[in-house]
Amino acid sequence: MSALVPYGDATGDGQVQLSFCLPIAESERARQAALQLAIKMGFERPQVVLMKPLGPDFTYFIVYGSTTHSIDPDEIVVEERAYPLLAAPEVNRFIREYLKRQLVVVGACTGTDAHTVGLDAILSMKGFAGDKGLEYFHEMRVVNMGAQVIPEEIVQTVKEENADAVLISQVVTQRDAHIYHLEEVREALERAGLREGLILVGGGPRFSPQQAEEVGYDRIFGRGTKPSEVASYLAWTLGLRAGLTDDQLIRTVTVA
Ligand code: B12
Repeated sequence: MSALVPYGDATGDGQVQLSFCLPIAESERARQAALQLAIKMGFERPQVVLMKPLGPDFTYFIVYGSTTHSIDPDEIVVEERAYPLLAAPEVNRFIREYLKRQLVVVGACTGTDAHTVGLDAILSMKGFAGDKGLEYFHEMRVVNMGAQVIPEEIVQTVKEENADAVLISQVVTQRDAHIYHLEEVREALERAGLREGLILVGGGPRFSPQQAEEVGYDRIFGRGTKPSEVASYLAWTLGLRAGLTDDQLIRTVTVA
């Protein structure tokens, strides 16, 4: 495949638009700073098409220009999902076979985060984007703790409910608070001696799946996650933890 170059007016012209803020008062010096920055970022013939003050000491810019960079699509490595998407009956069957009782899922938004819509999209019966949430699966019991839940409360609920999986959501962030808050929950579970037996899952629009190891979670889900992906992951993990290999599990999946 040929190199990918962005375009505006004509294929291959490299035209892009970029917006950013600089900590400098709106002025001719500020405009020149934005232009020089754009050149350093690989723009040719950049133009500041919008310059607006953000209070007395900051300025917002939109810059147009032509990038000198391109991407070779053949060199892109896309991480494949490590498990197949399972239909609801398969998820329920996996839970029955490999856990032999209902899977208990505890979900919460932690830290200062009051954004519950994402977590509800995964947990609630209604689900998200045409996909039913985890409450729909009759072999799952879902405890949705809601917003701004502190780690100690999560630990308490995990104990009381004898949870198998813990789902933590972080949507809002500043200075990487979303990462810090996820780690806080994991540390509290570790202190209580509960971490090892759990499937610990984090999610939110700022995360990429590659961050799971960094925060010490089993799996991280990012923007646009569908509940069926989470349900399939949980069911598949039960199979793996019961000692089956991916190949053995694949062979058990009913082909519709
Ligand atoms: C609705 C909303 C609110 C509502 C929240 C209501 C509620 N009950 O949730 C209200 C009005 C309360 C609110 C408040 C604030 N908000 Co607000 N809010 C939004 C908004 C518009 C939509 C978020 C949303 O519902 N998305 C839809 C869901 C379905 O998507 P999602 O959250 O990404 O979830 C999906 C995935 O990420 C994933 N996922 C999420 N969690 C989990 C967890 C697990 C375990 C898994 C597997 C998957 C998963 O699955 C979901 C489905 O695909 C966003 C902007 C935007 N367009 O995203 C801003 C936004 C998130 N808010 C923002 C801000 C700044 C705030 C406030 C600080 C504003 C203020 N100054 O008061 C407060 C903070 C309140 C607080 N303490 O948290 C910023 C955050 C910026 C940042 N730095 O992080 C955003 C991005 C707006 C912006 N562009 O500035 N907000």
